[in-house]
Amino acid sequence: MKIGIVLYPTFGGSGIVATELGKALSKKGHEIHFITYSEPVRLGELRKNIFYHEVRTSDYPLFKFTPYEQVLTSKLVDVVKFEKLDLLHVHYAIPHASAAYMAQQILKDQGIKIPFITTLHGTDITLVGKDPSFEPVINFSINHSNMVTAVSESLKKETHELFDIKKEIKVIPNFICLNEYKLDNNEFYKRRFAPNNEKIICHVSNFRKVKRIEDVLTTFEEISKKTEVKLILVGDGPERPRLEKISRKSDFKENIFFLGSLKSTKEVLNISDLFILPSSKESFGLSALEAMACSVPVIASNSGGIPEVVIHEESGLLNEVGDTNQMTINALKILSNQ
Ligand code: GMT
Repeated sequence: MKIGIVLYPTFGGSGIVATELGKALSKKGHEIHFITYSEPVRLGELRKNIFYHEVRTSDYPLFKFTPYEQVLTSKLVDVVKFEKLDLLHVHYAIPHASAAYMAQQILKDQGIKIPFITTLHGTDITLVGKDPSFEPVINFSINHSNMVTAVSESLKKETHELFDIKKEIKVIPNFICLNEYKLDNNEFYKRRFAPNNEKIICHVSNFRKVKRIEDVLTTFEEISKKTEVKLILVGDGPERPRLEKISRKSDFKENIFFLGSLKSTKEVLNISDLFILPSSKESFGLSALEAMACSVPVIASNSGGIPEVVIHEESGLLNEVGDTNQMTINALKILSNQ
């Protein structure tokens, strides 16, 4: 099939899942067309049957806000028509689902039929989508998608609670290719952070408020009072400057490393002993799945879809959102158990 994939090309989980799905489908022989505003970070080398179409916006003095959705819609019409696509798969409802619906209607007018699948990833529903300024458009475009998927049972439930959805929502959990997450202990890399073989705690995210990274810092402080540990924080986002400021005042500041955004997290995960994900909202938690694929146990909050991913007392330990005391107890329990 010829499939158009619409996504956010950034480090966010929805973009990573969409890119990896496209790459895997291309290996099965499908022709994949990524349609977005910049090259997806996880795309890597372009293959024979993978194409990237850039959605270019232009500034016009009249526009206070550049109308990305219209430009995307026009690009979808163009790509579907000239590449003869069979299907569009849009990741993240805003504004991709409504752009796909609009493109579908324009193409219908020209005698071209194009179905589209919408995959709901989380914040498009739980944070942004429920905002009244988006709600009617999201509701409409979900109901008019030819198929709708959500990344966890929890997200499906929340979508039904927040919107009036008539369409069936199929749950397809996030996934990763295990062949790419083989255990690989790079002692040389590990010594760079932990020269005396100290335990390493890791957190990966886009540094937004919803990730509650301050809880990671608090927990790390408490653990550090009991045992020598190192903390690696991977990612970047609006919360980073504030968190850096806090960590620079810490008695353990020498043991905290902010690495910024990394295209691949498996090298860091492979030298880690524990992964922390204390989010207040998390529809799935792809980063936790990546950690577990590298055999790293997870401590996390029990919010949203996390309990579907990290099984309490089996592949990790869960706690109530914000309970840093319990997180410290859980972390010490795991770190002291070989
Ligand atoms: O984690 C983020 O904030 C990024 C966000 C996104 O939309 O890219 O991730 C969401 O989608 C991921 C892939 O389906 C999920 O694994 C994340 O749990 C989800 N994030 C939230 O719900 C906060």
